[in-house]
Amino acid sequence: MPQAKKLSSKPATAPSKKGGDVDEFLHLIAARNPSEPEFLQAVHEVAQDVLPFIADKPEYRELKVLERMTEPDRILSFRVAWQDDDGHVHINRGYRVQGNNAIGPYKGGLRFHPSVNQSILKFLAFEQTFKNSLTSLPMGGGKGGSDFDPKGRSDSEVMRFCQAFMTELVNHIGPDCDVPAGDIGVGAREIGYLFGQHKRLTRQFQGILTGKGPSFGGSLMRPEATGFGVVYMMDNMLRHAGDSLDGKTCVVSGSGNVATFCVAKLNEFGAKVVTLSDSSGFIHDPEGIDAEKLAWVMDLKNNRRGRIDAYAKEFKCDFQADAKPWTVPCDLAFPCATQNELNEIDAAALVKNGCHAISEGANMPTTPGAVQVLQEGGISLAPAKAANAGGVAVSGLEMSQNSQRYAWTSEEVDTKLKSIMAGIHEQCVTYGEPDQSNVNYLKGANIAGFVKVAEAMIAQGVH
Ligand code: NDP
Ligand code: 2IT
Repeated sequence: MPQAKKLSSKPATAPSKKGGDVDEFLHLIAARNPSEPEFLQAVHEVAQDVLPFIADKPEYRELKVLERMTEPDRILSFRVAWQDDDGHVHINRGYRVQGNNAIGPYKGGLRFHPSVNQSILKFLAFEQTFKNSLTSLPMGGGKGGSDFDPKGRSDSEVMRFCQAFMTELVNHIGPDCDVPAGDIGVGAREIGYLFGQHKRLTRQFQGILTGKGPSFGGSLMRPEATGFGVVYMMDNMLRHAGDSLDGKTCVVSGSGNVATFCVAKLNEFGAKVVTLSDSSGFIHDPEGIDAEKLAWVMDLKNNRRGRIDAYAKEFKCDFQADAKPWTVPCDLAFPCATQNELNEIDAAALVKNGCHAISEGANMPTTPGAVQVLQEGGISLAPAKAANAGGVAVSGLEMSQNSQRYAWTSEEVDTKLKSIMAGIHEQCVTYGEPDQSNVNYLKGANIAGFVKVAEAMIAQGVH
């Protein structure tokens, strides 16, 4: 194991040139975090905007605010042992990365997927800190999960896994300390089992998770919030540029929580969605995935737990195995599956086919090479930390309702969600060098997200 380097204790000096400063910073981070490519990618994306912004702000530089943000407060890792329906014992690894609690309790989802490792959870916790800051609600950043694969597991196996996972996690969370939620592989079923085990272990009915069922403290609109927010972000972007969603052809990837509610809201806005995908391939339905077909997909994914090719058989359209939807001509694209699902070849296809804006539902779905191709191609890109913040925003509203022992109506929550997404758009415009219709949303989101957390860290002293 290579020795981690200490961050220098010398006061930082102003950079001689922008590129050199970013390279030097990233070199240090890379040396301290070997074998963590996703984490380094997320830090790189932020550093290239934040370092030039703080170049003439010695208070941020001397107090090493960005350097401190790149080191999570703590990383918890634990064994999760459980028995399958045949009595066989399985061992998974559980994690919680508590990233930064400068502006509120750690807040962020749990991911159950075989690909989960420390690099992925550190990137997600890092992103979450900036995203949560953008929502304007008092939430710090965290992320957790396990390499457990719920696919093909019975409900009782998933329940036993969740109970084993919570038996350790219970020691590290609390309504004013750390409040997890769902992410890939963690939906209403898993949150219910996790909540039940926490209640049994502590004998307390507390708001320690969000995304709960509405009968036990879950906010109305939390299931819809991420996908709806992704579309509200796009609506704000288009209106800012004097355009609208009406009549637009859209490609969406994924077919889980974020993707399906993204499609639902696009339909309401009068757009036409022609693709969905999962890890086996994508379907292309040129007629559009209307409300009825979407309800069928939701039942397929949430209840029957089937694969997306079943859609092609049911509705007689094309299915392409082991492929992604980015070659399908569209006006707008919504990557809603997973990180790095859109590479530079995909980006070139989108540019060539006339796509003009992207709103990211998944976290960090676009590779750095793809970002460059999209920017050179003139495509507006709303990054995940801004575009998918609606989910955690409504989680924040769920926390507020739990604290008040009260529940708002769907309309009340949706109104607040719309206003939060409009506020995020506004912050991106403020910091994203507005040139009328040409806003750099990546830069805007990175800097706006950074400033609030940085101010709080400075006020709270060095630790
Ligand atoms: P779900 O588990 O509900 O759905 C995930 C979807 O993405 C499935 O269609 C899944 O296909 C596909 N997918 C997952 N991993 C891969 C992979 N490695 N390759 C190809 N396809 C893959 O998760 P969510 O909809 O909740 O999450 C989707 C994205 O949105 C994630 O990046 C998540 O971090 C992000 N997000 C989620 C929020 C939420 O509130 N749920 C909030 C903000 C962001 P398959 O079933 O075949 O694996
Ligand atoms: O990536 C995300 O923002 C989430 N998975 C939602 C986190 C939350 O706490 O609702």
